[in-house]
Amino acid sequence: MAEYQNIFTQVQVQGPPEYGMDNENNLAEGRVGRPGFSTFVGIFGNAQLGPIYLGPYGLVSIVTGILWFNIVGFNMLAQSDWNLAIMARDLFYLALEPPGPEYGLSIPPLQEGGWFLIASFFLLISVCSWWIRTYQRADQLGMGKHVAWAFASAIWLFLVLGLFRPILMGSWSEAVPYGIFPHLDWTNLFSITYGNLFYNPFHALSIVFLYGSALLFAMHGATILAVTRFGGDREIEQIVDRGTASERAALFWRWTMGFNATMEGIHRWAWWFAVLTTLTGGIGILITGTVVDNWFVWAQEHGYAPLD
Ligand code: 07D
Ligand code: 07D
Repeated sequence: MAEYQNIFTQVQVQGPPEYGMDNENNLAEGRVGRPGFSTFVGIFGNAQLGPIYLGPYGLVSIVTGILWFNIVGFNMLAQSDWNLAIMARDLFYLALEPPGPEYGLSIPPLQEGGWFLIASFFLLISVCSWWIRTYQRADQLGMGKHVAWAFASAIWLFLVLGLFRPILMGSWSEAVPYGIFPHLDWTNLFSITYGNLFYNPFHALSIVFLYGSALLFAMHGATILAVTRFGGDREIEQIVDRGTASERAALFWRWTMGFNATMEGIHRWAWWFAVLTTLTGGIGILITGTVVDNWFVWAQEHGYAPLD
């Protein structure tokens, strides 16, 4: 008999559509929307699709997100002489660039950064409305707001890159361009301009948490898959009523590295590592050019870069 391989073969449960509970723990059958099932989607997650909640903030987010995307796209098409073939060829190199430094924080003509500012305004509304949506949907379900606050940490870095730092520097030209390779060129130039970002301790912290997130995620995912045969995937039950799955998992890590997280605590580790990646990153970017002009020189002054 073929053994159950739980890395590749996800168990797919397809029964009557699941509507979840209301806040009194009754089955919420009265919800609007007609869910469907997809075996293909079930390979990646839950086979049930929907019902999806749009709501006012979802609508605002999608409309403004599409406006941002279209303004960027049509500017790229205009740069390609309105030729779709050229746009497709150059897609990864095209960009909608922010205004030049001569405009400071004023509003430039449309072709010289005006479109960039309008697009950015819509992206700002779109991202913030999506945040409100995550907060409100969690509230509606009586959940904690952990997802919303984690998302807020990513939005913090996003706002530092495109709003807070340009304002502190007194110029929209400091913002990141919209383009696949151009935004990488911006990232590279940013590092060079400020004397090598590797010497920025907040960039280092951000990397620690980014690498740490990947490591923790791999360890946690692997551990739970390894104990599903003992019911370890029922994590909540294992937290409140510990079974041999948690005990084996904990003992495995104590045996191999002397210490183990708890069934609940591992999720706090994961949350904090992910959140701290963009939290420390945002601090690092905000103080670059505003407080510190050259990170290599700063590191020399603080005794961890060679003096000559
Ligand atoms: C897998 C969740 C899904 C999200 C995806 C991204 C768009 C952009 C483009 C209209 C993990 C959707 C992309 C909607 C459409 C146009 C022109 C998340 C997952 C699939 N970056 N970056 C990428 C953004 C910054 C850097 C890829 C956004 C900073 C490096 C994608 C932002 C710096 C590399 C992308 C942003 C920076 C990338 C894959 C905003 C420093 C890569 C992202 C709003 C942090 C990688 C060609 C991914 C790549 C890459 C999007 C900001 C550096 C296009 C939306 C300014 C070094 N970035 N990025 O999978 O292949 O994320 O680039 O802040 O190597 Mg970036
Ligand atoms: C960008 C959060 C905002 C995104 C949001 C999402 C949409 C799309 C659509 C879903 C990513 C909005 C989404 C609109 C929705 C759909 C379809 C998170 C973002 C809200 N670095 N570096 C980092 C490393 C170098 C530089 C962080 C490594 C060089 C700059 C990370 C190396 C130079 C910046 C990191 C390395 C340089 C960073 C990003 C190695 C370039 C930043 C963390 C090994 C030559 C950013 C403090 C993150 C930062 C950042 C890693 C090298 C420049 C840890 C591993 C020296 C300018 N770098 N880096 O989560 O915070 O980003 O720095 O060389 O701004 Mg770096």
